[in-house]
Amino acid sequence: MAFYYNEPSRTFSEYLLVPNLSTKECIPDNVALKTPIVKHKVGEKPSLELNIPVASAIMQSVSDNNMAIALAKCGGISFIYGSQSIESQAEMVRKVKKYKAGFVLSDSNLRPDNKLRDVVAIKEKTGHSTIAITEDGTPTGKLLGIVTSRDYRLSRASLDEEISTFMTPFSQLIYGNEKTSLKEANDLIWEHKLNCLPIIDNNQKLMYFVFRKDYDSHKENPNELLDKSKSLIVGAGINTRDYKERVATLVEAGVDIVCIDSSDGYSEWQSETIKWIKANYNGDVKVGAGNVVDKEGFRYLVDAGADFIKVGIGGGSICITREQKGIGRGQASSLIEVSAARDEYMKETGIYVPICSDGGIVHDYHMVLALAMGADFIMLGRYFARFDESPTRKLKVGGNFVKEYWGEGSNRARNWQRYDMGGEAKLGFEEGVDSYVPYAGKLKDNLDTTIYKIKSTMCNCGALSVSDLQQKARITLVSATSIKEGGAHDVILKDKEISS
Ligand code: RVP
Repeated sequence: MAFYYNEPSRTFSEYLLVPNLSTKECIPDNVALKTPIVKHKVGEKPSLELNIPVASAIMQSVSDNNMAIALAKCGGISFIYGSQSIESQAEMVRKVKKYKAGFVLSDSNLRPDNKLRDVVAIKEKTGHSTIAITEDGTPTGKLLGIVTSRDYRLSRASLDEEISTFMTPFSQLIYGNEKTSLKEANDLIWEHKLNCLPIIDNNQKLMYFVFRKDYDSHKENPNELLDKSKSLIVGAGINTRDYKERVATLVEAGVDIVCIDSSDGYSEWQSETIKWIKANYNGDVKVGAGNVVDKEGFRYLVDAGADFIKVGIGGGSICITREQKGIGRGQASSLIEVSAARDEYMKETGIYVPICSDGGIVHDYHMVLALAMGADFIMLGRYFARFDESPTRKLKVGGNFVKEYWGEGSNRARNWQRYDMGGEAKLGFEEGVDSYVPYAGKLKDNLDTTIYKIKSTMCNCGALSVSDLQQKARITLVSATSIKEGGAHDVILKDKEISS
């Protein structure tokens, strides 16, 4: 006979936190959100920690190098999507590792034989008015000049005019070299009244631009997540098929941690993959595994050697796995059971295995609930897809700005490895949808507010750290009627039209 659970599985919206005493030191400024993401002996410092407990999802529509840079600057981590070629994924990792605050790769580049009309077109596309003129038109080609809006007058010039006739040529440029620090670059910018300073290598090849406005970026990001050599920390998704080549190339590119990306991680393929990585890299390459929704799945992957465990099946906003295959479990119930298994494992072995709650976060308070229920960090797709830094197009639909957001199980992503169980390709079916999410602006602005909210709720719970919250939180189920009571009710909202 099949096994039946006694309780229905539940999700975050069915729970609330009951406040504890807030002592006077319980203010958001005193809350520290540092959190481990790899297993470690209890009482010892983990080798990898986040400064804020959030990760961006392993998805084409969420985590590329731009997202990874923006999020690591705020203290979190991105796992760059694995549903792309090994080389292009490694290139994204390399871009994050090479990123230096204030030093940006030029995104608007042309050749000297291009025309003024190309300048106009590229400016429209990128919104940037500083254009590098390189020998081959690439961002790292030999620098021959620069064009800014000061170099041409559209009302007078012909669109057919060749760039070489009006660009500021290299001979007249002030530039820095590989050794120039951010401070020196900014001194040059101020001394020569420049808007930007190109940085070139020994062969006159363009490396970066330093823009005047970026000067304060370092000071603005006190939570920046950096490795020992001050590069940003980045993760990457892998699969259980090509992991031998993929992991080798990602490690070579400097990745800090990998995570096996699968909708159902309780499998022999995952165990084999983890064991291979651990055996071939002396345990030095950190690997997360999942997704699982119960204690058996947790234990199986931990026994195989996983460094963190990712929890959640079917709760993602774009996910239709539950509808298509009838597998899954409410996110809160999954998390509660896996956290209990983690605590049991810790008592038994003295080893703490961090848990990542993946998918289904709708409101900011869901993040606090996830942490209170035992998650050490939270993976989000929809949340990050809404920002400028996500890799997808921004469009206007029905008068509102939106960003595209599609699931890894959708036809659009074609990430079949994530769902693959062998068998004929033509029998494959979708487990995700292609959608829009409301555009929300810059990552940092939104994340700052979210983090402040998380800290405020933690103060209500009398908790000054994530582990404090996990121990002290008091959580209650709420009835359907109480959920209704939680929103605005029995009033006429001013921004809703009053219908007669
Ligand atoms: P959400 O934050 O609710 O948008 O969920 C994101 C999560 O959904 C991902 O981290 C992943 O686990 C899951 N996902 C991604 N693609 C799909 C799908 O196509 N079904 N699901």
